[in-house]
Amino acid sequence: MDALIDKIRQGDRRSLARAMSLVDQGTSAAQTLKDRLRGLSGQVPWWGFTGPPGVGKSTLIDALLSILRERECRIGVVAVDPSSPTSGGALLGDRVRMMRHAVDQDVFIRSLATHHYEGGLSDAALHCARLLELARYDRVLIETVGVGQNEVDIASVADICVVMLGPGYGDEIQLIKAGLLEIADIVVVNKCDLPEANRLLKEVYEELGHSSSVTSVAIVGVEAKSGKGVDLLLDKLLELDGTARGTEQRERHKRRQMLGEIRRSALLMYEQALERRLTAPDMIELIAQLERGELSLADVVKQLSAGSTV
Ligand SMILES: Nc1nc2c(ncn2[C@@H]2O[C@H](COP(=O)(O)OP(=O)(O)OP(=O)(O)O)[C@@H](O)[C@H]2O)c(=O)[nH]1
Ligand SMILES: [Mg+2]
Repeated sequence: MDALIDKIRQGDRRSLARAMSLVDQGTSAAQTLKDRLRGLSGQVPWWGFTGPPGVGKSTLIDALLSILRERECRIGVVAVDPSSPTSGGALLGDRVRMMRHAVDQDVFIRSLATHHYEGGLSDAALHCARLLELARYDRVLIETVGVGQNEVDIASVADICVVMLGPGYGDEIQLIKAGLLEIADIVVVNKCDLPEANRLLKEVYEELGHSSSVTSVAIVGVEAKSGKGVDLLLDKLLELDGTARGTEQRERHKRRQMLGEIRRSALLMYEQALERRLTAPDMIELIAQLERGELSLADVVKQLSAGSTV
């Protein structure tokens, strides 16, 4: 394990890829590695990019990579593949869109597909990001599709959360009300080359302007495809990174990440204990009593928790 960690620190890409495959396997080696990763300094900022399928997250990350590479920043990317029918194979899409950077030795791109990760996507994304940090990348960029609770979860793994919107996704403001914007530090309206983008930008300004709790959210209009406005977005991101608020936020997020890890692990343990309890011999009698109306459901649950290690 020490040798593997050393090699990752020295920038060995194959070891990094191997460790990324290892962390989600649930073996004792994987557990040891995860425990080691948890002790990292946490100095590397993680930027999350979330938004509906096809809004242009990969295109934007690709454009950011170009500028960041000009500035000799080494960047790690974790792209979470939604595997959704709407996006039609984002895994391939991400690869193609970021292909020119994938051969760059100072860029590392890892795609995660939903069905491959038993421990859950947030867990896989979290550990891949930590590994990129171990490999001394200057920034870690995380792409996730923001439509459901899970994705909001993944976004909360990041230190700075960029929520992307674009014209042509029906009622965008519904996404805002669904809480996606609550997690945003920066809202990006992409595809500003399309005429409907103006209306959307206006709606976002109005929505955020009226909500006092989110006044510090920056709103940036970009054209990810041509790169227009992306430098301004990068300035905002770096500005957030450099402030005390950024440092504070990073610490808060690291704590939240660990809480999430504890929660997932505890839930799994409770669930396993409950399963064992439900197959114990006395369950037959409890069920019979419930059936006869001698016990209520609440009584049964009480008895279950009283007599178990849960
Ligand atoms: N008109 C226009 N199209 C864009 C712009 N940026 C991206 N696109 C297009 O939008 C489509 C989706 O882009 P992606 O970058 O794959 O979007 P994504 O959000 O990563 O998609 P998923 O990973 O599938 O969720 C592509 O066809 C892009 O060329 C833009 O600024 N203007
Ligand atoms: Mg994508």
